[in-house]
Amino acid sequence: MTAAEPFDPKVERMDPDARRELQEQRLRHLVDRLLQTDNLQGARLREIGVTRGTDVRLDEIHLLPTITKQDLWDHYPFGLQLAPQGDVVCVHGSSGTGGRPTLIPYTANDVAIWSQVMARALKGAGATKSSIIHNAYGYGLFTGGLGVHHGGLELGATVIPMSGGMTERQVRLINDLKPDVLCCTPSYALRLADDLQDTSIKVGVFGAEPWTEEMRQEIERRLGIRALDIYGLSEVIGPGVACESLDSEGLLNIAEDHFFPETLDGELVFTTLTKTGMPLLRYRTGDVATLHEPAGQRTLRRMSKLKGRKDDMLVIRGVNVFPTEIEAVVLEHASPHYLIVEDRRTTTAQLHVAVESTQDVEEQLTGKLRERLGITCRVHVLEPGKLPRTEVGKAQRLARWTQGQAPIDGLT
Ligand code: DLL
Repeated sequence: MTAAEPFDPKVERMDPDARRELQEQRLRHLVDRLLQTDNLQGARLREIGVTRGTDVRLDEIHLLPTITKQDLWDHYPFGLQLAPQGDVVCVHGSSGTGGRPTLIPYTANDVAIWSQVMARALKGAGATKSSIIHNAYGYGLFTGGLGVHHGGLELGATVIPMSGGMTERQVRLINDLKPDVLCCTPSYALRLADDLQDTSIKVGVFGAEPWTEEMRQEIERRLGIRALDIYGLSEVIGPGVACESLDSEGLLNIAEDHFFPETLDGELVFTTLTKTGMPLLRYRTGDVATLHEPAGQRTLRRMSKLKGRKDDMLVIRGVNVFPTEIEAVVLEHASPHYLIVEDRRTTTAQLHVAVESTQDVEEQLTGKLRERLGITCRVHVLEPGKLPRTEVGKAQRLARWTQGQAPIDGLT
């Protein structure tokens, strides 16, 4: 299959001018709602002289204040909540790095929006009412499991709520129930591929962690499926902010009627135009990607695959390196299980790249990495199976080594 009808053709094929008008109305309404409160976002708007929604224009959204993850932490847990507690129906979030979680309250309206954008994502990937969706994203506070779940129900498909882990049982159910759609992290798709042969799966909707075109090819080849990218973050809604469709040519269609995108020095910034639980005006995601004009049967703007995160960008002897660039080179020469170690034990930082291979690819890989990145990495070739595998949650591809023992055996 090369294309699927939109789930919501009126919205997904809307005239772009009409959509901009709708976005502007929604933005003004959001500004009005924020101004009615005395929380941070309302106060910041008043500070720059905005007194009502009609003071702002969509083409001047870049003049409005932004909000960051630090602001969410400073007002933890629910200081930025807008809806009265009685209207909140659930809470999601991410466990976060350094033990600092980010929690997001959802109203019934927010869950309905989420269900819709996820149904669009799944239908665009070729899922139908008769589909069986094997959902191996984790269920819980993490938005992956329940996001796909809500979208699958909205579409009317059958969702198998597997959650992550227990690979043997996952393999058994895939063989017995014959799903046509697989949803999980790309690293877990590869873990499943180790134990699956000739499956019924036709398409996978993979996201929640960085992955490259090379990783896509590897998954498609090993599982014999189409592998599509889905993007999202809990602060904005969860998965479904943007998703590839079968015909979107490697770009992700943004649900921009609900989540208005901008880029700021390469960083994605989203405004939640319709959310009511904890709406965010110009949230700085920290994710780096580019925005693209619409093409094809949808009139939605699109975004590239993520190039990385601002804070994952490694600066090694003055050179900026995104871990995804390393992945692209590694996959050409070794298995997709790898670990990048940023060695900061001395003032001159050094990058180690640990890979698994049965062949001595050290010299070749060092050369290719130098060509691509402009710096020399220390490549360590380990026996297959030596690097840790991820069954639950997001793959850990990057470790920092500041003192003491190396994060994995075999590095010096
Ligand atoms: O990871 C939501 C999600 C679940 C997306 C399932 C897709 C599939 P958080 O846990 O809040 O939410 O983490 C959000 O994960 O800012 C990105 O840095 C990263 N991320 C999410 N999707 C992708 C992707 C979910 N497709 C953070 N490619 C985001 C690369 C991704 N990174």
